[in-house]
Amino acid sequence: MPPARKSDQSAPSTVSPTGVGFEGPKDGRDPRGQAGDKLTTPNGVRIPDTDHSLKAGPRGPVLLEDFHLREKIMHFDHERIPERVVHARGAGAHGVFTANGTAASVTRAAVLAEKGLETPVFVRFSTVLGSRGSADTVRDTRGFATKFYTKEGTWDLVANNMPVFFIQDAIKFPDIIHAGKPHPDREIPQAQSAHDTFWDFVTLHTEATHHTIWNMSDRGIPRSYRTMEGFGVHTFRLVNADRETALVKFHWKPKLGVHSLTWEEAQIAAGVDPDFHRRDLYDSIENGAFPEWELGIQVFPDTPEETFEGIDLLDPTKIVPEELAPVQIIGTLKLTANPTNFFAETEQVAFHTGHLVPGIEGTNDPLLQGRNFSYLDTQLTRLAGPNFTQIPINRPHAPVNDNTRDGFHQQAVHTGQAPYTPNSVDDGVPFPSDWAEGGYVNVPRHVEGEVGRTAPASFDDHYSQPAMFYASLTSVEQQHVIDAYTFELGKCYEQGIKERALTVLARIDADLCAQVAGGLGLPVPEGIEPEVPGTESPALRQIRPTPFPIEGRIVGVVAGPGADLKGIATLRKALEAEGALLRVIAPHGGQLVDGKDVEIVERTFATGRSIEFDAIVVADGAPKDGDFRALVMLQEAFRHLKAVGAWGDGVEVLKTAGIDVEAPGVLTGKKADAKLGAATVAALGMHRAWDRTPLVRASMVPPTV
Ligand code: HDE
Repeated sequence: MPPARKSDQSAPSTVSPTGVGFEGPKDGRDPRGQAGDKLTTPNGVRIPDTDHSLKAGPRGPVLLEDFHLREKIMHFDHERIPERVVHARGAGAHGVFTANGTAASVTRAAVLAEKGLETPVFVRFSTVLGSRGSADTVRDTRGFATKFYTKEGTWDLVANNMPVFFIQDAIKFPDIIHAGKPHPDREIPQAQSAHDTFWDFVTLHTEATHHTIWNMSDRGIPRSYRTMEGFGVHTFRLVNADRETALVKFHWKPKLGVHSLTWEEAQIAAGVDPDFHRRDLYDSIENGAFPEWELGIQVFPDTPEETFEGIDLLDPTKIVPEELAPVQIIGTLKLTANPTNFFAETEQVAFHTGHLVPGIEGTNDPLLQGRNFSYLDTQLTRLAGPNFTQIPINRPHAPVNDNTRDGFHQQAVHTGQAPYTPNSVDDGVPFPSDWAEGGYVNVPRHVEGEVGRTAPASFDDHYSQPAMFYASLTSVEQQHVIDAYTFELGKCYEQGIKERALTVLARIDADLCAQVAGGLGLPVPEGIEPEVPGTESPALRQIRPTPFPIEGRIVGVVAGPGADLKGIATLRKALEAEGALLRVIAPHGGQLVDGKDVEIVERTFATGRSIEFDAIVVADGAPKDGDFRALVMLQEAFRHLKAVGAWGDGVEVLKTAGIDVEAPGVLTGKKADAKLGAATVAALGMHRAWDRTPLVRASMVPPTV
C-alpha cells in the first residue's frame, strides 16, 4: 500500500473543486459542478452585485481593488484551450462495452476476453480537417475514438470510419494535413478537401490514392455517427494468457448498417444545420435509441513476414478483404448517455494510441509508431501540462501509483517521501508487477536491420486496392464516386493538378477516369492501363438487399389546421414500435387540435428542412395553398431518394410538388392505416429508394404526372 500520511502531516481536506465533500458520481447534483445557490467568487465569497464594477462614484473610475471584476474577467480571458490540430470538431457520448468472451483465445486483456464483463467507455466522433465550429456534414474522414476504462488500466482504440490512411509513414502526417487544411494565405476553404493543395499532394504522393477514393465514396458523408463503421486501421498484436500472439485488425460494425447522406443533402445540412451529426447523436441517446456497434477482429497468424495472403499487414494503405479473413465478433458497444458538459468531457478527453493494457500491443506499422509519439505530445500543449490523466474524463478506473510528481495542475496530494524505485524509505512501495501479476510485459520480439530512411517494397503498390474498392461497389455507389471526384477536382484552379488526378484515376478504372474527364472537360490521358482489381469484396458495399433496423430514424408529417390527427397518431404508433420518431411539420408553430386529438408542431415550414427527415409524408387535410417551402421540402426528399408519401387528399400536395406518385419509394394510401405504417417502416429500412436513381439523375426537377 502507498505510505500513510505521518502524524505530524496534514493535507487539503477532501472537498470537490466547488468546496463540498465528494463521494463519487451519483444521480442528481454533482458536487464537482456548482454548489449552493448563491453567487460567489471562485473562492466561495458571496457577491452582492455582478452587474456593476466597483467605482469611485457612479461616473468615477473603476477601482483596482475590485477583486470580483478582475477574477471574473481573468477567467473569461482564458476560457479557451487550443483546439485539436486535427479532429477539432467532435461530439462524444458515454457508454458500455460488453465482451462476449470469444477473444479469450487470442488476448489476456480482460476488457476483450472476459465473457460478460462490462467496461465503461467514452467515445468521441469527429471530422478531421475542420475547426471546432465547422460543419458536421463536410466530405471528410470521421474519427471514432474509444476510451475503455478497464480494470487493468485505460485502453484507447483511436479509430477512423475508413480502414486505410493517406500515408504509410508518420513523418508524412504534417504534409498531408497541411495540404488538406485551408490555404495558409487566405485561410480558405474551411473543412474541405475540394481545393488545389489537397489534390496537389494526393496526386503527387500516390500512396494516398486508396484513402482518397474512400473519401470520395459515400463513406465521406455519413448519414449519422450511428451508421458508420470504425476501423483501427493498423494491425495490432494480441497476446493470450499462454503468451501466444496473433495479429489483428479491429472493426466496429454499426447495428443500424452503414448509411450515408447524398452530396446535396450534406451541402444543404452544412448550412441549414451545421450540428447535424452532433444533434443526431444527442437526440438519439435522449430518445432512448442507444447507438450500438459490434466490435470484431480479423485474426492473422503472427509470422515473421507479417503478411496475410500476400497483403502486407504493416501497410496502413491496405485492407484485408473480409472475404479472406472474416470479422469475428468479440463484443458490443452501446452508447447510453450524453455528456453533462461539453468542455469538461468531449473537449478535454485525451486519447493516445499508446494507452494499451496487457494483452494488446502495437506493431511496427510506421504510421502507428509515429502516432505513439504524437498523441502524448499534442496533449501537453492542448491540456497545458503533463497531468491530463487527472482530468475527470481521463481518469483511469484502475488504481494508480505511478511515481510521477508535481507539474502544472497537479490534483493529487501524494504521500510518502520516496517517489522513486527501488526505495526503502517508503517500504519499497510501489512495486513492479511481472506478467503473472498483470504487468504490461512486452512479448519478446527479434529486431534487426540496417538503419536507413526506407520502406518495404510492397509499400510501392498504390493502385491495386483502390481498383478493388471501386470494382466492389454497386453501380449507384460508383456513380457517387464519379460525382465526388468531378465535384472536388472541378473546384481546383490549377489545370496541371486536374490532369495529374486523371492519370491517377486511369490507373484505378478506365470508365471512372473517362467520366470524370468528361465532367471536367479534359481529355482522357493516353496509354495508361488500369490496374487489374483482383477479387471483388462485396463486404465493402453499403447498399444491401436486406432491410436494416430503423431506430432513431425521423419521419416528418406535413400537416396543418384541419389535418387528420387520428391518422398521424396511427402512423406514429407504427413507427415508434420500431424505434423511429414522427415529427409534425405545419405552416406555423403551436398545436393542432381536433376535438380531443392534439398534436404539437415540432417544425414549421420556416424552421424545417428536408434534410432533417428520413421520410416525409403528407397528411390528409394538409394545406393545399402551394406553400413553396412545403413543396421544396418534398421535392428535395424525392431528389435525395427518400421515401415520400401521402394519405387521403395529401396526395394532391405531392402532385403540386410535381412528384410522380407511381415512382419508386412514393407511398400513398386512402388512410394512415397499418398498411401505410408498414410500408413506411419497410422503406426506411432500405435507407433510400435506390430504384429511383435513374429518374432523379435524368432531371433535378421532379417529373410531373
Ligand atoms: Fe490521429 N491525431 N494521427 N489518426 N487521430 C490526433 O491527437 C496523428 C491517424 C485520430 O477525438 C491528434 O489528441 C498522427 C490515424 C482520431 O480526441 C494528433 C498520425 C487514425 C483523433 C494526431 C495520425 C487517427 C486523432 C490531434 C499519423 C485512425 C481524434 C489531437 C501518424 C486510425 C481523437 C489529439 C479525439 C487525433 C496525430 C493518423 C485517428 C495530432 C501523427 C491513422 C480519431 O496527436
